[in-house]
Amino acid sequence: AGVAGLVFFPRSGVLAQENIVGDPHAQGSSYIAASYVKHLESAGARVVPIRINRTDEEYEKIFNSINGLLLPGGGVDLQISQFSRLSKIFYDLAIKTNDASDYFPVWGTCQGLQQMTVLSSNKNLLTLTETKAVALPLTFTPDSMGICLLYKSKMSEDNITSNFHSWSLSLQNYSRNAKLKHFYKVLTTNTDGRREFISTMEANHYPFYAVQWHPEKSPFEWVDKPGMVHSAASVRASFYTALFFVSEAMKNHHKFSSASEEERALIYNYYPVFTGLDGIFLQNYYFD
Ligand SMILES: *[C@@H]1O[C@H](CO)[C@@H](O)[C@H](O)[C@H]1NC(C)=O
Ligand SMILES: *[C@@H]1O[C@H](CO)[C@@H](O)[C@H](O)[C@H]1NC(C)=O
Ligand SMILES: CC(=O)N[C@H]1CO[C@H](CO)[C@@H](O)[C@@H]1O
Repeated sequence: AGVAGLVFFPRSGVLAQENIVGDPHAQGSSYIAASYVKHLESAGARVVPIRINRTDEEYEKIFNSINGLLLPGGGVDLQISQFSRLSKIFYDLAIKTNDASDYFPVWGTCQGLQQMTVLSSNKNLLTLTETKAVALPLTFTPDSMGICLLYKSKMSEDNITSNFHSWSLSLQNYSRNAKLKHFYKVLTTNTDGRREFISTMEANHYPFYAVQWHPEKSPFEWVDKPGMVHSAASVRASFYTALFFVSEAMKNHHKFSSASEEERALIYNYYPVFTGLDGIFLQNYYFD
């Protein structure tokens, strides 16, 4: 299975990724879980799916038409998948464009965070943790003082974050890698009882943000599993992160070259498929 990217309008690009192997509903070659689309839409964004297996030229054109990028969760290889290929293309463009004083925010969720650590360090420094289905509160670091991405009340007390990841960036590997340490500051951590890992981070000099947990799941995914949390506090936290990111995207002024081109690019051209109540993603968009 593949993962896609998102765009909003403020147009947010969401990356597709290879379809999940064995997904009985899969069509085409890649998908975007609808919860990522809804998460951005909930805060006033419009989404542009970014499909895998397109040319660099097409990606560059999309990049220049969207106002932010979301790298979603999923389960593909972070070094050889099409998802990783297009993540790198967009990450490099985002660095270049921000360096040229064109503000372009990037958000990574779960696999998106992991992919960002690989892109920033040119290494896979992840380690296995026992965090496959667990709800946790966030432990704030001193570096989280004064930041807008999170609010502390409730987020640090209640089990509001849904965690569904096997791999994590440990605080230890982060601290030992000069590139990562220079690039990101750690806003929150969590532990599986064995290892402290990074649950929220932001870049020091770029509007790049990443969470290891799943803000989009609380309001929009309903599979009955431990770790899924639907409390009012968790939904509020979810919306807060979406609103933060979409307001970042509002600072960017990229646009499509014509209304018809924009119309063709938007997610509204696709229909999400209901995968059943036991689906890990309730609805998916599938792409050729
Ligand atoms: C650090 O990264 C390596 C991969 O380079 C990994 O094998 C190891 O488990 C990681 N250690 C910790 C403590 O995260
Ligand atoms: C959070 O979940 C853990 C079990 O995973 C539980 O022990 C703890 O009491 C929960 N905390 C709150 C505030 O609900
Ligand atoms: C741009 C790109 O990656 N194109 C590839 C899309 O997929 C087909 C078949 O899998 C390849 O032949 C193309 O090279």
